[in-house]
Amino acid sequence: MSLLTILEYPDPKLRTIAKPVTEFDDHLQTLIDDMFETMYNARGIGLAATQVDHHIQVIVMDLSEDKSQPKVFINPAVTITGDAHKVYEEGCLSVPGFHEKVDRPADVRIDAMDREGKPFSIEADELLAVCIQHEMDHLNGKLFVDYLSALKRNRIKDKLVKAHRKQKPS
Ligand code: QAP
Ligand code: CO
Repeated sequence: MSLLTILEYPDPKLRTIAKPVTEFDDHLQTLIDDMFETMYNARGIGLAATQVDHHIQVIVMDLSEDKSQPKVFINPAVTITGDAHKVYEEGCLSVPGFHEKVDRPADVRIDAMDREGKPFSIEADELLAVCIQHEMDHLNGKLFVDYLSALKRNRIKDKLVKAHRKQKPS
């Protein structure tokens, strides 16, 4: 297993639209294992393949406290199943150090495949509903900062650009 590099906002590669997975081969299994290792190492609860510069529809997630509930979503589709909205304070491994409130539909159904390619469908609310919508956005080139005001978004961008310059002075 190996740690993958997480792309950070405002890297334009984060705007890439992911393609559906067609082959459930060893290469895919290795990517999924490496994504879990990368997510756990960074203390995250969700990671989309887009964030590690692989532009296919793969999401890994673990909402447990003790890494006991790894979940994989391949080629996911999300359907809003109610009118309720919920505001949740979101963060993102691609926007490290920043957390902001985002308003999203509270109840969704997820239709996806597991790592073997077997289809499944689940009803989601609470954190699972928030997290799957956040991660689906990544596969569509969208970030949670896109829901903020331009002022807030640009402040975050400027701070991250400055932090990146300090990491790699050129
Ligand atoms: C997406 O985000 C999410 O800034 C997953 O310094 C987050 O795993 C969905 C993280 C909240 C719903 C609610 C962020 C770790 C992890 C940071 C993450 C940080 C260290 C974010
Ligand atoms: Co994210």
